[in-house]
Amino acid sequence: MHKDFCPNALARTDGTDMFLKRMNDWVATSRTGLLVKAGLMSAGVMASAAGAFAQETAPETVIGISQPAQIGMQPAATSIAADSHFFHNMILMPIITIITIFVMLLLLWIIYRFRATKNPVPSKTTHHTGLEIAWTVIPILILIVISIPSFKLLYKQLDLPPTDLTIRAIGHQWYWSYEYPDDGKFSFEARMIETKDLKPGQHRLLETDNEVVVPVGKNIRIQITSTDVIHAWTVPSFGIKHDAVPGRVNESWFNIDADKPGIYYGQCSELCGTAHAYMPIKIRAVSPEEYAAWVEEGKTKFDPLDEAAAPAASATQPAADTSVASVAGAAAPAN
Ligand SMILES: [Cu+2]
Repeated sequence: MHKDFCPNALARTDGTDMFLKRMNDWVATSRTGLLVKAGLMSAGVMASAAGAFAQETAPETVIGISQPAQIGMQPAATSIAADSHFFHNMILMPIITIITIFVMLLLLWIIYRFRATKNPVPSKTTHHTGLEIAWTVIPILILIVISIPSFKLLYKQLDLPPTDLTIRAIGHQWYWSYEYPDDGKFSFEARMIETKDLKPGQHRLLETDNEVVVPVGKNIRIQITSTDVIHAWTVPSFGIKHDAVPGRVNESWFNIDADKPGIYYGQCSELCGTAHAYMPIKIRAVSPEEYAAWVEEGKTKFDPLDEAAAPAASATQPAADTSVASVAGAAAPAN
């Protein structure tokens, strides 16, 4: 079943099953449903005990993935994603709904009130100062109201709190590579696993050979850049979508809720060439202890970071323009 599963496709189910299925999916993606799921999962993890990195055998708790027939967004695993959902669900959607209903009622009223049979001689009215001021000022006020939480959210994404560790995501045609300049001081590439090589339970177009392992409950700075064309590092459940631009570093941060260890998927979200669809992002969020064990393992498994090419300037300082070239080992933009 898994092998042809497309996470973004609507499920091809019979009509009778659809309602129940959507209910299930809603439960599966809602906050409460997730908590129940996370509880079950942690119980399962305790039961299976030890060797948390037995990736082949341990059941995967996949949180950040689209569900068949899903309505709405992937479950939020960070406060930024939760705030984004709140902004969308509680501010934008009500405003859009009210405007849409208002315009629809207005249209219906106009169609009835000014119908040709009732108005054989059409009105020649072309201006109404009061009305024109109103339909200019009211939308401006609505936009101002929207802009306040919108800018707050933008600042939250881009104004970094003190971070516990830095990781770097570097886009290439067509895969991502990652650097861990603080912990482990290594780098590795994460390339998509071909459909024919998928193991049972793996997801087509989303699995990578190396996973980005991060601890839950820590402020993680993510620096994003590219070596060739513009890509975008996007993980919906984290509320992160930032362009990877050659010669620039974009940075943001995320802190995965401590009760939500699991697998999260993302994809490049900037059209970057023929294999744009084949550079997924797979993140495994684990406890800090499991993360420390993975870092130890990575020191022998992965390539050491070339410190000369990428000075560890990131631990305490926000990325300055001077570090742009070094982060990706890329040359400064040539003009
Ligand atoms: Cu890309």
